[in-house]
Amino acid sequence: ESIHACFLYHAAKAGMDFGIVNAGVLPVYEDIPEQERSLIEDLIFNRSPEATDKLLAYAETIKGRKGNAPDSAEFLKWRSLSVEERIRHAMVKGIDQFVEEDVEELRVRTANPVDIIEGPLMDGMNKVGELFSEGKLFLPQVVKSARVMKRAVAVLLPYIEANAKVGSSSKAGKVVIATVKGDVHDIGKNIVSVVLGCNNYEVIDLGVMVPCEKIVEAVKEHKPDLVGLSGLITPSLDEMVNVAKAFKRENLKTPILIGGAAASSIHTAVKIAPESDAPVIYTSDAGKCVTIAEQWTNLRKRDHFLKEHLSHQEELRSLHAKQQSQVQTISIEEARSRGESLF
Ligand code: B12
Repeated sequence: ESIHACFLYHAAKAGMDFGIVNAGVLPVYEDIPEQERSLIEDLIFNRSPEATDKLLAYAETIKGRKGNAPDSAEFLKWRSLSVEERIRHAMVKGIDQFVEEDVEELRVRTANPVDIIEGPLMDGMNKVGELFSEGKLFLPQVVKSARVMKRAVAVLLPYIEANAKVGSSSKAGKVVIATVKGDVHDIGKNIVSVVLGCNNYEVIDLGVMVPCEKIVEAVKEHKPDLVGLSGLITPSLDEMVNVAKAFKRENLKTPILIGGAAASSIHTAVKIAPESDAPVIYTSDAGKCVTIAEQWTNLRKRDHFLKEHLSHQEELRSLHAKQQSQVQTISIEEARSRGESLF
């Protein structure tokens, strides 16, 4: 298993773009002990004539080690870590066996269950994203991590719902939400939908990979107070710009909330907002989304909120323009002439 993990890590780095792996038994490259890694790398790179013998001799010394067997003492060592560390470990390794009990342990001592999502669960997912972008985790492993995250969130949902604002029968407002075309990520969007729902908003969730036309149609049909767009991959940023342009073409004035790991306040201010006649507001997390929705739907707060928001975006745009004016560019010919000669 360690040989597979090392081989895959280096092959992907060297340009391999398709592989069939058993994600269930693939250790994380970084977790392989250094001595073992070095012996394996001697073998796969054919760095030494004794590589095979040395690795075989080493294998003898660890015979019987059951690092990956789910019930082995070695495997279960991580169970003695703090609960936050166990959750992070489970997320990175894609182990769903204990996640419910660990999340429950944390829940009983956390006042607001949403804080568990925004804290340890997000930390775990961010670590997964980091390892993935460094080529140390592979897509099938991220799928397993996403499953662990979904199970963890499922434990918290009833408690988030129990904390819901009750009392008034009328809804605080209506929100249409979607992950934009080309993007399949839905964990964050689903959390935002639940949190809004628990704060008495009616949420119309259009799902993932939603084309711009479908969002426009839904806005015309449901006449929401706000539209939420989620995007986690870079191409989603352009798609959000397309949605803003479509809103302008169709004369839709519904404010757009922009969220998801690909989005940022600067991109929203510089690229998306100028394309729309409606306010376009970047929102970093589910909690802030509720605060913004409340300010927008409360007619006494709306004007003040909008004024502050627009002036903040104006500041971001000037800052960006200033930074851009300081960037020194060179001609394409000069850039090419500075290129490394590889052949
Ligand atoms: C889990 C995951 C997956 C899972 C998704 C499962 C699912 N059902 O969602 C799977 C394995 C399917 C996947 C696939 C891919 N992924 Co992925 N994935 C991730 C990962 C590790 C975690 C995302 C996540 O769920 N986070 C937890 C949630 C709760 O966070 P969140 O979405 O950001 O949401 C919070 C806020 O952003 C906000 N929010 C979110 N949406 C909205 C919406 C509104 C309206 C508002 C107000 C707020 C808001 O509120 C949420 C709660 O606070 C990220 C890494 C990362 N750090 O984000 C990579 C990541 C997003 N993926 C990445 C990539 C490259 C891919 C793939 C292209 C890989 C591939 N080669 O195929 C595909 C994409 C396919 C596609 N067309 O979309 C890259 C994107 C890089 C880029 N800039 O383009 C990332 C950043 C990893 C990386 N570092 O390289 N992925």
